[in-house]
Amino acid sequence: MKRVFTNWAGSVHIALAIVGLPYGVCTGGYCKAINSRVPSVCTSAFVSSSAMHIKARCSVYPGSDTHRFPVPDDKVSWAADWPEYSPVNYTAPSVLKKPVWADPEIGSFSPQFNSLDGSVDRRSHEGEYTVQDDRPLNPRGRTGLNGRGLLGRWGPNHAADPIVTRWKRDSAGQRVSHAMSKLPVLQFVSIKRKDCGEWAIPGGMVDPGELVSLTLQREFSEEAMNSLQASQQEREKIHERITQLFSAPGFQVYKGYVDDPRNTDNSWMETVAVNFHDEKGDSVSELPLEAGDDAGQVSWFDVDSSQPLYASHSRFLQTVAKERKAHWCVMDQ
Ligand code: RP5
Repeated sequence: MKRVFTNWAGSVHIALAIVGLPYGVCTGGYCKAINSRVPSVCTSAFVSSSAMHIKARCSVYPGSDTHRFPVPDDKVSWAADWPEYSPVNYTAPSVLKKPVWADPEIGSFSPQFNSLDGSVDRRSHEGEYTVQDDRPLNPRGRTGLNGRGLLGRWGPNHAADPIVTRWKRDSAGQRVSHAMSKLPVLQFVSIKRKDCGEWAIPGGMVDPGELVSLTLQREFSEEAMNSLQASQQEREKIHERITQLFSAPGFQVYKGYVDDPRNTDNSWMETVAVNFHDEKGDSVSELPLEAGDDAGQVSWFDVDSSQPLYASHSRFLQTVAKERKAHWCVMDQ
């Protein structure tokens, strides 16, 4: 996690329940998930990865006082005719300052959309996206805001999310099962994002030309192990353990669009989420967690539908729980 240093948490937020939808929508400075509203969102039914974006329509854009043009569900799709649509234009000052990780404004450069543009990958995991009036269009539809907001790239902004798990164990080392679902409980490494105060998977942006496998490992080391601040000796130890865990073929949990509150009509987050599981609890589980880089706190959390998480992260964990036949929801029996 890098690049966005604005604190969004100051803004007022109201979580609205949307019947039948898996995630919360928000009207404030940042988007809180409402999947703590058990049992309304406690469902064992798998949530489609192409679900309509909700957090990407949160009313106040993160880190700003800018209000999105409200987009009702039936007008999200670009295919829905809506001549009155008048999205607000907003690109954060931090992006307009032209940091290395951000594109210039359209008109002052010629991005090769839907291609590998030099070392910048402008291809989407979702397939080819439309480019209209020289601007890429969000493949999931309208967000009520155009420009780039807090995101650096026009089009897809690629991230990687390492989901590091272990089994929850009691003091005798036995696996703990959930009292209601009777299924074994998984735990995952979660960080508290400094920008919005929400708990999240310790993911981050893929640097231009970087292999996703490297991003997964690097972000985990920086955010959950504070490797950037560690001494040379500690860094080597962290590197050795993490390389060991991450060298096993992880389970690819998700690849595609992320319902991130920073998304706009022209810039959006995509990720590759991979699960690395410490089955015996003797690998990374033994290392002390230490929050680093843009993480305020770090902790092992139980994998459970009641834990609200940033962006689409709860959905990723639901997939992990299903794959590992672990507890997710009190209604799973
Ligand atoms: C989310 O933003 C991704 O799933 C990933 O966790 C994160 C990457 O952005 P930064 O943490 O680098 O801000 O959409």
